[in-house]
Amino acid sequence: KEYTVAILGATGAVGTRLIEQLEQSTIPVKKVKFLASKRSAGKELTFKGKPVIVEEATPEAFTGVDLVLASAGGGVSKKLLPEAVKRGAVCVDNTSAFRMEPEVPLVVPEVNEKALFSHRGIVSNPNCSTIQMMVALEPIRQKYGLDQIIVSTYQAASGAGQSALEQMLAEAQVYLNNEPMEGKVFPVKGDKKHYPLAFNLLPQIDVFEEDGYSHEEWKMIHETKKIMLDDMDAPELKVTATCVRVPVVIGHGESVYFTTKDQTVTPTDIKELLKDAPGVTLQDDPKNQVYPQPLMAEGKRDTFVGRIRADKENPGSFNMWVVSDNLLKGAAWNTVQIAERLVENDLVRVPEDPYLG
Ligand code: A2P
Ligand code: 11C
Repeated sequence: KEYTVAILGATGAVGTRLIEQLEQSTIPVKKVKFLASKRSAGKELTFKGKPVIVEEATPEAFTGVDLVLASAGGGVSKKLLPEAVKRGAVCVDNTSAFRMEPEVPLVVPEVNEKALFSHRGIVSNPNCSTIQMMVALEPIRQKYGLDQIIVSTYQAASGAGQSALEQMLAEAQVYLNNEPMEGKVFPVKGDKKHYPLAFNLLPQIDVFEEDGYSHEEWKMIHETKKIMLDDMDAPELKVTATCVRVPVVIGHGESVYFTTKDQTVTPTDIKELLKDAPGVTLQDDPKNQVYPQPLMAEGKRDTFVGRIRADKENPGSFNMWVVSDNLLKGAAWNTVQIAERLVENDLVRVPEDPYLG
């Protein structure tokens, strides 16, 4: 069996990686369709060395498509993915549009691949900062149980998209020219105020909720519970987050503090476990200054973990440092990995009671 695969948002920061990851994947591809906004229609991209012309994303563009990989923003997914499902396509959505819907599985294959079996046409890919934390923590949760997670993130500019990334690089150039920097895009394009990101830190990713948490922090809390426990409000796992945008191009870093249910666990136990964990590369040799860094994670599919150490005053509690390429495991690779699992399990079919938003 071969599949017609559409990439929605093919010209974007994640979209271009979706193309690369699909080229390298095990999915038997009959045909690809690259979809984006009207602005990009007619532009030429390539797939496995052959030219593909970008088309405008319209409902009709999904006719004959088996599988959609979407990363063109939440509004576009909300509007177009139900149209794709109606036309018989299974969609893997990298946006936040449907993540919290009970009918939509939210999947990190290393954690909850089984959730794919109940899909009704749309599967959601979690937020980048959530995904890498799940890959690092799930083996620990499986073996020792988890009571609490306290995470602080150091998130790269590319998480905000290609044009935001270019804006940060332009700001850096202005700074180096000794001219005054002017923020235009960060922290959030649509919010009231803007600040430069270059040579700065912004403790705001996405808009603020009523309770003072940013929406990115909200996502890390509730997505974690849905992925690990299938309940976005599960009280038995306490999660809290502080999300910070840093002037890094690619690769999110996370300082993760966690408490296991077993108070006898040692850092050596955690290292032994993560050494062979799926999707994890352990880089933990402080004596030789070996630890994960964004520049070294760029372009890699794995999640890198290091600096594992005990909180000596709280048995069963640990600190660790987690880095991954936010555009790959955080987005394009996790999306293509989900699509591979759908193909392997013969799940590229829309059921009789599809979820249409
Ligand atoms: P385009 O390049 O034509 O604007 P990024 O996350 O890097 O900002 O990329 C966003 C992606 O979503 C791009 O491929 C962009 O296409 C696409 N996109 C933006 N708006 C729309 C829209 N209204 N319909 C379809 N695709 C869109
Ligand atoms: C960022 N985490 O770094 C965001 C980008 O919900 O898929 C991904 C947003 C999402 O800005």
